Amino acid sequence: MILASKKKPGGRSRRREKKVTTPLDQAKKLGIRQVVDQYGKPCGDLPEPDLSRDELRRLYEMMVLVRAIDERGWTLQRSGRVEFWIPHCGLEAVHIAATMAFPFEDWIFMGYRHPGTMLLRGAPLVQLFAQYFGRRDEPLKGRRLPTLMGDKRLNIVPMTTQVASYIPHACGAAWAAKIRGDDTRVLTIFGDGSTSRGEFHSAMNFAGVHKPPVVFICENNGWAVSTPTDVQTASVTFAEKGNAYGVRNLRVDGNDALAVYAVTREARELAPREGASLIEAVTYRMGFHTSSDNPDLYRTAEDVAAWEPWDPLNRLRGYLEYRGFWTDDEETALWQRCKDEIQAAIDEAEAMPLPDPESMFDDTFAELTWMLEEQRTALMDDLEGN
Ligand SMILES: Cc1ncc(C[n+]2csc(CCOP(=O)(O)OP(=O)(O)O)c2C)c(N)n1
Repeated sequence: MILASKKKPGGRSRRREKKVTTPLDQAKKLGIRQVVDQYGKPCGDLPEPDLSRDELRRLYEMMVLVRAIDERGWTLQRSGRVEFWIPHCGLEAVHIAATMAFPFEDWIFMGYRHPGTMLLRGAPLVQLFAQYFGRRDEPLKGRRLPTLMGDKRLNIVPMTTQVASYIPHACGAAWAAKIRGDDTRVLTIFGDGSTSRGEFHSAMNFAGVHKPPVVFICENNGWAVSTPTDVQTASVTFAEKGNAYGVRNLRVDGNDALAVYAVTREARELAPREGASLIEAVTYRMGFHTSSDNPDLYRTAEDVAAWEPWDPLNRLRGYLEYRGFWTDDEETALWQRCKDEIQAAIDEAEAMPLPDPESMFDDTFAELTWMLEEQRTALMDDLEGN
């Protein structure tokens, strides 16, 4: 960003360029917890989490796969094969590391930028692409916008389009587990824009009073469509909103997968005793809000470029190399494998049948209302050319 020219006293005016910085450039000052620096070297803030070589490699491989899905999904949308796309480039660390911190038995209420949550829980790649293509035989029967996923077999609640609507649901599911006396805990991830909705505040208030075992992650990616965070809230941080409700809260570097894992794991462990935590993961939406957006209208190329050195993939790769767990050859092979697997999933999913138009009326009411009955008849008549 180029700032307005400054006039030197007694001198000629000259333009001064100020480098755009990110909150991560001053993480310590802003209370943003980190395990590694920009290059993936331990920075001496949070300790390195206790993850094995295989777990660390799995975390990285999943982040690369999810990045490759975004690149391919975008081109599928632009070429008219997928109707809509919600990009997640640059946001891989938050949801993938957080999901890793939650065992399969726990429930997850995820958002629309979190395909890695489905994959880590065991959804096959072809299932994701069947959802993107709106195919009949995916768990949500091809009825949702591409990227709005979920699968109850994986303990992942299908997400709702209404921003923040699922935060109280996550809170209630955790409360139910507490009442039942079982050990289930709940993770939910939502955006910074969601904190302006009443549902966020209801859930926080409930969580402060009743202490359900839920971890709230606010993925602060800098934007809610075109609304920047300083217009979203007058609070200094999103985390501190937890203070008003007596909910434990902290900030973490959302582009540092190890830090996200460490603080999420800790919040999960504390949950049965201390109740909820609100984690603000500070990150950046590198891509468009959705395929219907044009971010050039509200942000500059310099704003985006400032985040590139903090790319979560490069940082975790740097850490793996520092530990001697990764090589250049493995990097090349991984990207090729991801591309091949994605292509195979696309071929298989695209060949699957579409839902019958009539099926849009199924699963709406136990008994169809007379209005829907009428609409279904009209649709069928229309399709049959009557
Ligand atoms: C209740 C409601 N209001 C408005 C919208 C339109 N909308 C879709 S996404 C979005 C922004 C959400 O921002 P944020 O929660 O920060 O998540 P992000 O998209 O940045 O991941 C809005 C306003 C909606 N889906 N639901």
